[in-house]
Amino acid sequence: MYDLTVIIPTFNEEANIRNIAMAVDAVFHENSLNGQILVVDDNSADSTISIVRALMREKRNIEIIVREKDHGLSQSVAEGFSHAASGVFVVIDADFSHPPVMIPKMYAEIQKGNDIVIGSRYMSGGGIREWPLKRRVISLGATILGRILFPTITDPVSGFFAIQKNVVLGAPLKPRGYKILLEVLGKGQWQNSVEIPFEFVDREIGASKLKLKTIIEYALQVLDILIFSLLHRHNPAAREWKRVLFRCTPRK
Ligand SMILES: Nc1nc2c(ncn2[C@@H]2O[C@H](COP(=O)(O)OP(=O)(O)O)[C@@H](O)[C@H]2O)c(=O)[nH]1
Ligand SMILES: [Mg+2]
Repeated sequence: MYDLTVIIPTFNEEANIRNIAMAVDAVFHENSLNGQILVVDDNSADSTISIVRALMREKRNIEIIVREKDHGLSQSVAEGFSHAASGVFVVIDADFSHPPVMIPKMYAEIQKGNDIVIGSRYMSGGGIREWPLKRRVISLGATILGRILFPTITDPVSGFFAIQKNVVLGAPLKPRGYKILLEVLGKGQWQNSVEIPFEFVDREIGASKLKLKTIIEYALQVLDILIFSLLHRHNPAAREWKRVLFRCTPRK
């Protein structure tokens, strides 16, 4: 059994996948972690899949799921959750926007009893490098909308996070769009979360897959979580709001 599973969603990442997998594996070795790497690919048309299959012959801790239907980033990550062979999941982009060296720190926070650990771009010490203004505005808009649901979390839509398996086991997730973390926060089973700052660096190679459709899907997702929270008495968003308003459940 592995200590943790690093889930890497990919779509046409032939220029990055080998390097990111090797970088994650090096971090495992440097920190004596018995880690699994699970690539979840949406049937890329480039050589991403064959590169991973070649890597699997070199390293036994790498696996790939090739998805052929229901294309989507959130759906891919959710499928990773249900196939991972450990009790702790870390989700990281393939394009080096998220620093793999942070993985052990995230894992340590999970070991300390946090259910969710978020790599935050929007807390002190975090940031975004080399993103065009348009992307910054879209991201900030999505973040602010997410903070309406989760006022205690600075980056509720980060793509870089770690969770205990129990958070999503049996949770009624409806994965769609790009922001799987918001879905996990809204519908997962969790009590304690912590954020760690990091600097997001835009990809050097390959293209972003963000489309207008993704933004519309996000707005619908926020609405769905809001409705879910209104219909379920014990829900994470209401609990976090109570924490802010009444300080009724002290944070650790
Ligand atoms: N499986 C899967 N991965 C995706 C999809 N879209 C993006 N990704 C991966 O998700 C990560 C983030 O995607 P990216 O396009 O860089 O998003 P950005 O950083 O917000 O511009 C990368 O590892 C992509 O390869 C998708 O539809 N399916
Ligand atoms: Mg990217």
